Amino acid sequence: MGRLGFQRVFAVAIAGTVGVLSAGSGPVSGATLPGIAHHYAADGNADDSAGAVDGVEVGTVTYATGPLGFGQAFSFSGGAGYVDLGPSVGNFGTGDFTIALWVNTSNTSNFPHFLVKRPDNTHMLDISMSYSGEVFVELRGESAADNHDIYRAIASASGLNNGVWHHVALTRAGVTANLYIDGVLSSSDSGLEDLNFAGGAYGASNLALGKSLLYPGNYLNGLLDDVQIYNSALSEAEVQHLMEPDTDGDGVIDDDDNCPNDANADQANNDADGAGNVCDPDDDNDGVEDDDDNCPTTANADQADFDLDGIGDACDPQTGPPSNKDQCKTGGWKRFDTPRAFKNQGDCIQYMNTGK
Ligand SMILES: [Ca+2]
Ligand SMILES: [Ca+2]
Ligand SMILES: [Ca+2]
Ligand SMILES: [Ca+2]
Repeated sequence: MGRLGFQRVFAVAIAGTVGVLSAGSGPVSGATLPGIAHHYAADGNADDSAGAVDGVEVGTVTYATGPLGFGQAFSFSGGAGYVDLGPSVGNFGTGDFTIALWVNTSNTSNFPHFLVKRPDNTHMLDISMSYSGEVFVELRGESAADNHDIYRAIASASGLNNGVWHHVALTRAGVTANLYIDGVLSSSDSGLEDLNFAGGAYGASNLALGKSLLYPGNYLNGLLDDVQIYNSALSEAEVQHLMEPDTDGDGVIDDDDNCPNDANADQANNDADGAGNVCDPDDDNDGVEDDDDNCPTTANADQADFDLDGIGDACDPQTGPPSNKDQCKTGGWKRFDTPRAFKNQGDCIQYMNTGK
């Protein structure tokens, strides 16, 4: 399926859940997928807009402009500052997972560390950048079944240390880890066997963004944004979806959204023009703005309202009762159906006189 096709299908599928993600959680600047566990949008804070594990800024953490459409990003400038997500994030056990983030750096002199949970050298989930600029992933966990540690290292096919934004996603599906760079599979490893990311020293250790807690000299001098964590392995198409901005957090990416700045998961658009109802000042495209329109969703440029009840003829479910005798004249009596149909003009005028 083409990328746009995927996004359209996806937008419908999650329409019922996006309110949970966006309500009361502040700006959500990147597209997300159902089942997201943690989301650090870095829009001026380290809050978790998907789960309940807010990050803690340690030392100096500032915010700079993120990728286009993604709001702000964490800015780390030299080892003093990082974001601590505590010990509960990243304990995937032997289950599938996805970690996705944006990174922007050109400085590799400190072996930049993006996302690290590594108490020692026999337990680690470590996403970093090598001195030569490739993304470097190290995986080593408990292995309960056969009691031997498995160490796997995966490197991206090319360097990313060019001072522009790159999207990095690591997925684990059973024995296979996939590393996606800018939405395209870069490297893969099918030797994960029963690698267990939980328990023991690993489970008790904190996950950090921007710095290794084991090797304090390994830190990021650059920008990190929109860290998303799932307890499932996303597909390549889904990883590409995460790269799309969704400014209003309604689950419809900006490119497909008929109101990109106003949450409207249903995309309702009465007049089928380019603007959804929530951001369209004239929902029936008749030239009369909704606030002034006596039929806001039925085009009636003339605003005719025969029975003078404030509801235009074009959308008034009933006609009547009459409010003055003049309405009975020149055949007007024939138009009323409320409170009843009139027999003739006199009958209508009698109603006005007697209320019967
Ligand atoms: Ca949107
Ligand atoms: Ca519209
Ligand atoms: Ca209108
Ligand atoms: Ca009316």
